Amino acid sequence: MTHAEILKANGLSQAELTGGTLAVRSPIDGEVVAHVHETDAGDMPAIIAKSQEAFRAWRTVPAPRRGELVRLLGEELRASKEALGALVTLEAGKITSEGLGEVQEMIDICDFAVGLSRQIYGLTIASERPSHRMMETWHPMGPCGIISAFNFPVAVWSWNAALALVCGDPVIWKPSEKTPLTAMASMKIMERALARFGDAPEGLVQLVIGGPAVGEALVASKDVPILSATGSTRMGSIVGPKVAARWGRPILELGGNNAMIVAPSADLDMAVRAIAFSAVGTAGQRCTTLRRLIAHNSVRAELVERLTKAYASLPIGDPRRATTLIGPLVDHASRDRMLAQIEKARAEGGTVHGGQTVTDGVPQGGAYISPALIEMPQQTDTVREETFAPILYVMGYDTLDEALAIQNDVPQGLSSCIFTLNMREAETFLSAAGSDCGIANVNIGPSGAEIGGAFGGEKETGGGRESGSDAWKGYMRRQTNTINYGATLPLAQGVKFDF
Ligand code: UN1
Repeated sequence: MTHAEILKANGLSQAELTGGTLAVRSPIDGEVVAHVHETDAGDMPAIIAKSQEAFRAWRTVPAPRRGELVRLLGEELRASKEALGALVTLEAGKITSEGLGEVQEMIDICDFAVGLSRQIYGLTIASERPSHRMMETWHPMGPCGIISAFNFPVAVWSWNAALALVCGDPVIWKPSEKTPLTAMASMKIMERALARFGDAPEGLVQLVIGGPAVGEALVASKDVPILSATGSTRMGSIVGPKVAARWGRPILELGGNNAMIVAPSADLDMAVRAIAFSAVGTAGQRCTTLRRLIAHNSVRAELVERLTKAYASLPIGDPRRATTLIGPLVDHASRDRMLAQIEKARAEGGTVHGGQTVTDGVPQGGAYISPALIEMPQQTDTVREETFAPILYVMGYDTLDEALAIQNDVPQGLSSCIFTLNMREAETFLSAAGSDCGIANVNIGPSGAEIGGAFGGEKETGGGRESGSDAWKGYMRRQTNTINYGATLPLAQGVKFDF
């Protein structure tokens, strides 16, 4: 399909694609595919007020009925999977299978949220007082602002939106300035679900497009009690304190510097496959991308040899082609940053394989690059930084304690994994003294998490949790209730107050 055909298949009209101030480029060939209209920052108070008004109605709709809206969203997404997946490829440069996978992730979270809409449970707690009962009730919080990044332009919105909606919270979405088209297309899908649902309040789901001023309005407003932000640690370090200072609740999903420990007993065939997908998949632009390989010195040389061979065979090019495994980086600035980091690593003693600009056999105008594998003498400052590109640093170790120390000695704490067939090693890695990350896996790579688990990480990753497990609690307020069904008024802790 041509760019124009993909835009049309997603129902985007010429009026929406032209005449605006925000130029949208496809990473595939750098072509400007649209000039979209930006939200006026001056309109933000009215948009937030509308969301508050929607909240007053939506919070009283029974949760299973709220779930029906998300069920319809899931149905509409199924019907639009091919078109939206192709638009993810066009706008974010993901290979076809990953574009479709991203839409599948949206469908999966909708299914999860529909089930959740009938499982918003609180505990019943034994009271210390006679004829008393304690329980907790979960209530909606209010509007949820969602600031998402270019690399998962639609899935991350859906993780937040599907949960927020069943939890009784309206959403206001500010996508990355690099990916407004997939957001606009997702809104159209949402609007079809809303139309079928029938009586949802106006302003329940809103999209705002633009730069920092638009995001800042969401971050600053007391009327947006939940602010979920995905992006760089630098962005989170600004957003987090601002939201906290106005007593809002930030949900932050920031940088990762994810490692794999490869132990002497590891199944190296499996490890090589896992490394290739998690280090170069999505052209190294996942927050869960594998960035550090900590290989036991007995397997390190063999692993590097097998990886350099595997890397050389990975097809780089047009992400729309079925055989391509590595598409373009999002833009040329991103490639420049990658090349600069490679030079820094080289200056710190790194031996570099790959990491070169590719111009043959790829669409002109895109930022195509071969993935880099860099053998490092130790974990240097450059290794401790997250570079959002396919660079994999390789380091050696002798004891598991040493490997764990290297793995944890970075500012970020998102994802991690170990390849081992040794049960003691695997369990130590998952123990309190093991990986310090929000995600820790055994014999699978650090990326490509399912939606059923809580997603997020510690330290500079920001501490937020989204998606599955009980991450929904972050979108609700907990109320503790004590009910006295007796005829006396005993006080807790045996306190007497008789008069
Ligand atoms: C992200 O890169 O921001 O686990 C999210 C994964 C995906 C989500 C990544 N399910 O890699």
